[in-house]
Amino acid sequence: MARIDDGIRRLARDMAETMYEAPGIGLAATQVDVHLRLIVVDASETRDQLLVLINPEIETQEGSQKCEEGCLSVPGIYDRVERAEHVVVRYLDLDGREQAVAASGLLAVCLQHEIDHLQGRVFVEHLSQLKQLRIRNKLAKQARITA
Ligand code: K1U
Ligand code: ZN
Repeated sequence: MARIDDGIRRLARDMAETMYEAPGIGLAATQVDVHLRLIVVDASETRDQLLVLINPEIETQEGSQKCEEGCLSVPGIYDRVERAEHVVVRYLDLDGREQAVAASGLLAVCLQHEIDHLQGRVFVEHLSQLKQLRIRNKLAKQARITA
């Protein structure tokens, strides 16, 4: 069993608070400028099924689905992304125990989105070059307006 220190527990708690307040269904440590492989997710309707995943790795993926995504790091941009329909993700929990979660639907999408963040990828990189160009132009325009 791995030892998880109190700093990691505090980080996970703060990230969960940020995610619920946003509101969002997931958050990766890299989004709050912490370069650790840690994500929090809660894709439940009741907002009471928090998962904290340390060192998450996709073990298996099957099928495909297209789901609308947004991103707290790319505000105002939403689009449909094709991802695996079912995934099994292995991770360590806050007690340092190895766990696995089998997910489908929105939870599977959210896990893939957050694990992408840990690799420095954002969902728009799954879109066509043309869509990415349009998004870049839109963000540049927004930046000019707010400057
Ligand atoms: O990682 C992030 O940027 C958070 C992002 C995660 C995500 C959204 C949609 C599909 C996959 C992953 C968000 O949570 S954006 C906000 C959002 O989609 C939402 C907020 C409240 C309720 C339901 C959805
Ligand atoms: Zn995101």
